[in-house]
Amino acid sequence: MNKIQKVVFCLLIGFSMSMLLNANPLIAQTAMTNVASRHTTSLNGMWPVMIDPTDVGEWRQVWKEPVAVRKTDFFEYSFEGATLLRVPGDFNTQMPELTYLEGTVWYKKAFTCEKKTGKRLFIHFGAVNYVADVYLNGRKTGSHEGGFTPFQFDITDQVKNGENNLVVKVNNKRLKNGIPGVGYDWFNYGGITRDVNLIETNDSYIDDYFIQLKKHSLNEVGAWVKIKGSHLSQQVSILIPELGIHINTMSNNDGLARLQFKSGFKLWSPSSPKLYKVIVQSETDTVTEEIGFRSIETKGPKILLNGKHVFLKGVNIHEENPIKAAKALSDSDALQLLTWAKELGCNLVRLAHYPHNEYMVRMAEKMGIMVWDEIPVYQHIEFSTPGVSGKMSTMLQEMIKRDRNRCGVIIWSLANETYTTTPGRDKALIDISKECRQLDSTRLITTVTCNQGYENNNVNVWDPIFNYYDIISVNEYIGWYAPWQGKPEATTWKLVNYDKPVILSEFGGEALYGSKVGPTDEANSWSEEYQEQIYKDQTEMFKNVPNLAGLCPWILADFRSLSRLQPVYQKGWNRKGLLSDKGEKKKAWFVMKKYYENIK
Ligand code: GCB
Repeated sequence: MNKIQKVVFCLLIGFSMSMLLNANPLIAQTAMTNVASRHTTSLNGMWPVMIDPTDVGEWRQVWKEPVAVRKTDFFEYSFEGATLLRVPGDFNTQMPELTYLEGTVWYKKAFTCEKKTGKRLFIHFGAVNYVADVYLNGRKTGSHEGGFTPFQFDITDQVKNGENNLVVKVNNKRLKNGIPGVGYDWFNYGGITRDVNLIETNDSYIDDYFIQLKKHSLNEVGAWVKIKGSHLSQQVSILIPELGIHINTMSNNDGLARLQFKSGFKLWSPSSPKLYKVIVQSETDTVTEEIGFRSIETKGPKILLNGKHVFLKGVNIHEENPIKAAKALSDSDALQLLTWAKELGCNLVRLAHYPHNEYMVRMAEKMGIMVWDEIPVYQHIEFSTPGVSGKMSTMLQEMIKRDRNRCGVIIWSLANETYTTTPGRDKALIDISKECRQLDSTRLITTVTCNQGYENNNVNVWDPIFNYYDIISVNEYIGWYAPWQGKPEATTWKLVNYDKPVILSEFGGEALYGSKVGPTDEANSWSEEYQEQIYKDQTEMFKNVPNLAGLCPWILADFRSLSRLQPVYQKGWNRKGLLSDKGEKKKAWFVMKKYYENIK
């Protein structure tokens, strides 16, 4: 090696070492649990934005926000005098020019801050779709990928006294190696779509906890609490005043405290959604919330809630308020969607195809509706592309960390309609099933498939990955994408050696509310009668589905989707809703409602 080669070699080694030591300092942290009970300052409101469809802001480094000093200075960008967009909110529905944008919008927010010794400050985002690059006072804080889960940064050292300037680059361009990938059947709402908060904690704080009944138990809680910060070993307590529970232990040197206790809980169920006030305390922090206790398990083909058989009367929901034709993001949006689900007679909502906002999950629990939570592993994911399985795992961790104390959540769904033929798919879905059980061993896990064969009016259900999951979830569109091959009541189903519950996680067809044009036995009439017939036929067929433990019609309400191009009936909407985009009830609604009423 000559002298120059040696210098280059040393520089490279030094660079790699520093990369290792700093292991991704710019990647967002998984958000702390239960933001609602923290000391927060909301940054929601109207934020000035720069709309940057060709991504020039990156090389102009707009986050530096230079100011003109000399008379000859000028800059071809600025947040001053810029258009304002609502946060939280999807950008597509706030300005006609942004309707179809799949690209970059730069957001800015100024906030004031008073630095306090012994305190930490975090910036917490409920969700940003899809990639967020966050800058504070002209310096990069970090990035996050994934449009439907919360993340945070510890900005204690970056924040300054007085005015601070936060700039967020949001890009919702579809990525081939993204999750979801490039093709999906819902509207790609971009933007800062959920709440933004500053969270102040003590230097050592309660980052996470898990307080739920142990698997198979109706009276014993196996809990843990995780402390972060510089004082990891401290006294930790859980209090449930209504039950007279007050237990303590010490957290270990990693900040982990394990606690167990028994009580005669009034169990949570749809008919009695009882929640208890729970206080989690350490020497340096206190967090409060409402937690319910229930058990969920399977026994052969049955699903048991609190040890008793329950049939899951579900419905699929997208995170969209159809009446506003915009992203659902508030308490009132959640109330609207869940009130409809209740009216249909549901005891379960499948929140498709990604984790919905926390308002939805918390409100469902309060209303006595069980929840199916799902990560956006959807159809054509590039499982074998480097980095993709890491993204799946991050999204899973982010979802579970946010919702693991919600007893209403009974199912973690790890994929929708993936194909055995996709390279790396089986391994990825087996690996993630194991990871999920490690993160939470108390809930049921499922993966939704559509690999079944349908020949001679026989449905043949199989998939090598079912062995790793608790529930076999099958999407079938007989009567719509696949015409009936015989009488619905004569349809036979074959389940290859699985003694597990089956959920028909999607079925249905399209109809435009009020459409009666053309013969009603033709799909192309888009008539309510055609859709109604599909539902009548399906309900006839359900009698022959072995191990049937639940249903989720597709879908509660019509939803926006750019892949729906039919110009008269669809107009950019998937019309499989039981409700129209105005909330009007289609004929199929009444078939499903009656079916649910008759299941006791
Ligand atoms: C499916 C997908 C769902 C679609 C639906 C449809 O199988 O899981 O995301 O929207 O079919 O309407 O085609």
